[in-house]
This record gives sequence, C-alpha cells and structure tokens, in this order.
Amino acid sequence: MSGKAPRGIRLVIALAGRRNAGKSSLINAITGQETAIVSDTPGTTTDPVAKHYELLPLGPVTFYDTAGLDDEGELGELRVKATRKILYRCDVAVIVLGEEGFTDHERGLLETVRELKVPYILVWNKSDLRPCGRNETFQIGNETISCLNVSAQNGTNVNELKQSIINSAPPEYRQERLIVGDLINEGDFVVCVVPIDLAAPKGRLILPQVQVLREILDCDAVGITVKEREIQAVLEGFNRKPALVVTDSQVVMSVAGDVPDEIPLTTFSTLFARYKGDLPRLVRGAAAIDELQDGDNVLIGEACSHHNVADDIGRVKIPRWMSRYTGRDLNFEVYSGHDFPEDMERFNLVVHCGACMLNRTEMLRRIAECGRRDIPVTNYGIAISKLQGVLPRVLRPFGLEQSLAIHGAF
Ligand SMILES: Nc1nc2c(ncn2[C@@H]2O[C@H](COP(=O)(O)OP(=O)(O)O)[C@@H](O)[C@H]2O)c(=O)[nH]1
Ligand code: SF4
Ligand SMILES: [Mg+2]
Repeated sequence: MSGKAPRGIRLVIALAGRRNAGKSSLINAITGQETAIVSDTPGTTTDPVAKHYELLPLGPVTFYDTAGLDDEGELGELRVKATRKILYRCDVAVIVLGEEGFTDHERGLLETVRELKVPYILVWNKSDLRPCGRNETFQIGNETISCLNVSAQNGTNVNELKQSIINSAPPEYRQERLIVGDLINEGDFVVCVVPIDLAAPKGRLILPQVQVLREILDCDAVGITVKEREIQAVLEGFNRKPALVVTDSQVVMSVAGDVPDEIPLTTFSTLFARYKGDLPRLVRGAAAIDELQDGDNVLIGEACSHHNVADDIGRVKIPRWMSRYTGRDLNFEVYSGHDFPEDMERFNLVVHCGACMLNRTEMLRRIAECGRRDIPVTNYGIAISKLQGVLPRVLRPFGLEQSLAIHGAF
C-alpha cells in the first residue's frame, strides 16, 4: 500500500451499490487487506471509507467504499448525500450488484453515474451464490450494458475487475510522460541533429535519440535525422518549416547559427532534463555558474561508470568550457556511482550527467539530495547550452524562458 502519493495524483475509484452488496468485501479482495469493515448488518459503512492502493500500471489509487444509495431515514439521507459527493469527484465508479441483482435501485444508480459522466463498471458480486447469466445485459436508454461476474468471497474475476478499472481510467492516467510528443502535432516535420563523431557509438544511435525518433513517429509526425553539416541543406530543401529542431548539445552552437530564429530549437538533453528530472530546477542550477569564484569546487556527477569516452563531455569538455566562460580557476571532480561523495558540502555546484541509466524517481531523488544541502544542481546538457549562450533559445519551445528570466536563471 502506498499512502504517500499526494491526493491530487491518485485515481479515485468509488464502489457504489446497495447495502450489503459486498462493496467492502470487494475492496478487500482487490487490495488484499482486511481494512474495510465487512458486516452482515446492512449499513455498517456509514461514511465513505478511503483505502489507498497501488494499482499497476496506473499507480496510486484510492478506493471509496460508499454507503448504499438506498439508505432510509435521517442518517440514511446523510449517507446518500456523502455517496453522491464521492460520485461527483471520482474518476471511475464500480457499481456493485448483490443478491438482488439488477433492480430499479441499480438502474437509478447507473443513471446517476451516467448523468455525472463518470466512467463505470457494472459488477455482479456474490456470483458464487447466483451468477449473472452469460449473455445477460441491461438496457439503459438505447445502450446495452454488460455485467462482470465476480465473487469477493472466493476471488472470482477480481483480477478482471482490476483490469476493467485500469481500462476505464481517464486516458491521462494511463499516459506516460512525454519526451517530445506534447511539443509537436500530427504531420509536423521534426529535424533531429545527430553528430557522428568519435564519441558516437559504432553502428548505432544512442537510446535518447532513438526514443525521441520513436515518439515523433508515434505522434504521426515526420522525423528527419541529419548530421550537423547537412542541416542547412535540409532546411533549404523542404518548402515547409520544421515544427522543431532537436540537436545534440555538443553541436548546439553551430546548429543555433544554422537554424533561423523563428524555428523552435532545443536539445536532446533539454528534452531529457524535463522527462527525467526537473527542468526549471536544473536551469536555475545553471545560473549558479555565473556566481562561481576562484577555487570553487564543481562536482561532475555521473550516475554510472559507463560514461567514459575520449574527449569526454564531463571530464574534458564541460570543465574546459566552464573555465573559459567564467574566467575562474575552478576545481572539477568527477564522481561516478549511485551515491554522491560523503563530503558533498564542499561543492559549490553539481553538474549531473544525462541520467540515461536512471529513472525519473531516481534522478529527482538526486536533485533533491543536492537541494537539501543547498547546492545548486544542473545537468550536462543545460550547462552546455548555458556555456554556449543558447540556453534561452533552447528553452523557448517549453514556454519556460520568461518565467525563468524573471527568476534570474539566465
Ligand atoms: N457469498 C458471498 N458473500 C459475500 C460476497 N461478498 C460479500 N459477501 C457477504 O455479504 C455481506 C455484506 O458484505 P459487505 O462487504 O459488508 O457489503 P457492503 O455493505 O456492500 O460493504 C457480508 O456478510 C459478506 O461476507 C461474495 O462474493 N459471496
Ligand atoms: S547514466 Fe549518466 S554516466 Fe551513465 S551512461 Fe548515462 S549519462 Fe553517462
Ligand atoms: Mg461496506
């Protein structure tokens, strides 16, 4: 169980139905926890009870075990109100039928949920006692609704119910984070600039380049891949302007010169700084480059030991460019591995690698570790764009440029 995710990012799933239909039992069956109160006496669940659960691949969800909508009496009315309130704010409703099956009561509930435009699933619980007929469907207006046989008691179709919930979830809950897809539209031309130099692996592209190209294709956009020398020919050869140019950071300066200012330009590293980390934070970290003094220590943080090539970015290029840019006598230290050095406090800036081997959570944790120590942190790509004087330009496609300029990040 994960109770830590902020409420806002949890999918809210409400189980609604008649008292005693087995809503609490179903939540227990799904979550495998004996937490919801199960009772033979109708109406035990007086208030909606929340249960947190990690429903993969959706992530953290909250189940609400609502009181039945059929409650009578004053207390019953309050319960009905509470149930409606939950239905208003839930993302998926599971309507649970009990031994009585589909009656006017369930029909009313279904109509309410449909009126509120809440995606819903109809489940026939206690199917161990009396299952819903194989082809039994229910007619609401001109729509035919089928029903899933489940049994909270012996676990029948509980996994199918989980899958139905996942399938019914609003698409944004299922969407993975995008690398570039939100910056382009169907049919757009996107030019990717990939230098083939000594640092490029033999016979293949590197993973971030492949991922960007794949996402361009997934968006039904057109991905054109060129080396930096060919960029001008490509721009002249097409009668349509690209919607975006994505370049390797190492040639960003020359590409920025070749690509007219009105064409949006960014770098693979900037895309990945956003995808894997916290772009505004890494940009603010880069602003600390301007504050560096003689004798300051800069940590080049590599998340793994794979990054070791001739004329290496972290070991050679960034130190050279940063020394030239600041005119300061700086000490650079490279640290590879999953941790940071123990005496982190002596560093004035951390320049982190592109984190290709890390997932977002890990990268965010490393950024947070620097933050707790009050050490500004940036990454290779953002630092390079800053040192080459093109940072505002490569941030423009994200609409961040202005807000960061206000905070003095450039
Ligand atoms: N036979 C059978 N009994 C069930 C099933 N699910 C729940 N029950 C029983 O039905 C009663 C009411 O269950 P409960 O979960 O408290 O219902 P709620 O009021 O909808 O939350 C309890 O006695 C449960 O043991 C089931 O799938 N099969
Ligand atoms: S995780 Fe960092 S150090 Fe390792 S290969 Fe990727 S960019 Fe290089
Ligand atoms: Mg209950």
